[in-house]
Amino acid sequence: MNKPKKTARLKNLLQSDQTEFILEAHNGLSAKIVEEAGFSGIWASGLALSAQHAVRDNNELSWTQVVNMLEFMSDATSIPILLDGDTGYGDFNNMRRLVRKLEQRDVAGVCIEDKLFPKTNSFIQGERQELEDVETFCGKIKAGKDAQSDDDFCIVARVEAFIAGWGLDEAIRRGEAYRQAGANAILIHSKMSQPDEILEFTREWDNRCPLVIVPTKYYSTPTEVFRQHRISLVIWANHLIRANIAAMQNTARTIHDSQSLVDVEGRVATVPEIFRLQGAEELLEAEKIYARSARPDASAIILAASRGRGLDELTLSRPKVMIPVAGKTVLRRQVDKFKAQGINDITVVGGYHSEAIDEQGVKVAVNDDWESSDELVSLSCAVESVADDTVLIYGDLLFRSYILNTLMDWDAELLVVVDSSPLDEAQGNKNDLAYCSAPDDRAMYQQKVTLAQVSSARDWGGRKPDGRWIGMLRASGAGKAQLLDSLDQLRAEDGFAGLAVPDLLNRLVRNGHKPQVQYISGHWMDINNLNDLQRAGDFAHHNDS
Ligand code: SPV
Ligand code: MG
Repeated sequence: MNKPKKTARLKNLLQSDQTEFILEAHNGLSAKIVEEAGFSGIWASGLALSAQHAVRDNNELSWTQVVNMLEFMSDATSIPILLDGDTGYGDFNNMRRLVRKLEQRDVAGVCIEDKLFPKTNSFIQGERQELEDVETFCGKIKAGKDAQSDDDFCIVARVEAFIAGWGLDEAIRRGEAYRQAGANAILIHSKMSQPDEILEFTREWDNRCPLVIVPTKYYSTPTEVFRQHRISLVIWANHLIRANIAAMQNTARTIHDSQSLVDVEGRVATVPEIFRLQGAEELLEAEKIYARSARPDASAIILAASRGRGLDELTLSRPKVMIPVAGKTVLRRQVDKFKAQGINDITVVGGYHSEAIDEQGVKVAVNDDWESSDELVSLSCAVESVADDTVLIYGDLLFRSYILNTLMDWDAELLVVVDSSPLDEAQGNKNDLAYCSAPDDRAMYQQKVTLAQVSSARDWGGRKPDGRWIGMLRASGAGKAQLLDSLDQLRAEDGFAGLAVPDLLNRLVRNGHKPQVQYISGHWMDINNLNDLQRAGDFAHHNDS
């Protein structure tokens, strides 16, 4: 069942036979806090709205600035808002426009007071304040009621007779005229520290229509007294802005004086609490549905457990992934590429000097047996990081961005990247030779080629290799289970500790899950020796790697 409209809910608060309570708010955040505290309505206080902008409660804030803030308050909450509309910001015509604009923003009602524009706060020299002519004020009420398109929108007429130094008769005369003009409720205000004049008014009023009060000055009156006098609505009018001011002053002073955050950390809201109030969680969920660039179900696993022979000096106290190439580590280069693809769950499996693996945005898993084991043991250390869509790469790989972009664009359960450039021209690792269902035929763009075998042998059943597997694969959808099942199979067999990723690829093929091949021609390199490292600098300079 749909919740009743905010307007109907405010009307119910005014007309219920119990005393109801609403609390001041002055922006979206405070409005939300009022709702979370359990209140059934919000007082959008003119004093608080102006104070939060450090301007005076003398209509220095323009009415459109007020309405703009109400839009945030209304969007942030589901309970009705009663706006303190001062004098209606002008004559009957301005009042009509105000009501229409408030309805558009789902504000449930407005309270206007019988003073002159620009008004002054009731607690600043109230007796010097001039009251609006009764007939003119009644015209504003009528114009507002005629302008509303929702029958339940409420107009509360505020009687300032006591504030301006008039007596009970004038207060009653005005209240009655406003009631007859169509006001849904009368707000009777007082600046006394005791509720006497309010209670006198209440008795004389005798429930002609709902009464609203603002006990800021007579705050010590027991709430039970308001109930006994059948007050319909009590407005706690300015207590969140005051709480705000006191907390901010305290915090600012403490931080200034101590030149440290230590004394305030436990006394201020946490940053996650800010995120919660902003609804950050909902956005993360929505991103999963709507945002194309994010890949919430994707992860990357980087194998980087070995020391890397041939780079002795450079890997004395760090693994290969942490060697800088043209000012950035190999790992940083890889991580930046994954992040550019929306892959944010990145795990590096370390072993040799794994404590030196230190880059923003990566998790580190450790293969403690790195010295006596090979790649599949390392991969097993990161099985929790295998997501619905996982890229697995070697930690010493430099490659151009388009290679990963294409890998992520293809729709295949298992995909491997194979470099088809002639072996005798190729540098770097020449072990992982790939034998495929067809050679790279660039005339046949997007030909579907599958992997048959990865081997270090230069001949396989009388065939020449079709290229080299570069140390990059992707498993997604059903490919995830296929990969993990084959890994499990191998783990149960003898000699597992000595197996590498090509053994897993070959097992996948044997199990009937032939990875599709993405052919490339160059544009990558791996780093195995000082020579490679020198070339890597050039490669990084001349490519987007
Ligand atoms: C306000 O909250 O802005 C009010 C109530 O109008 S009072 O400040 O008591 O006038
Ligand atoms: Mg006010």
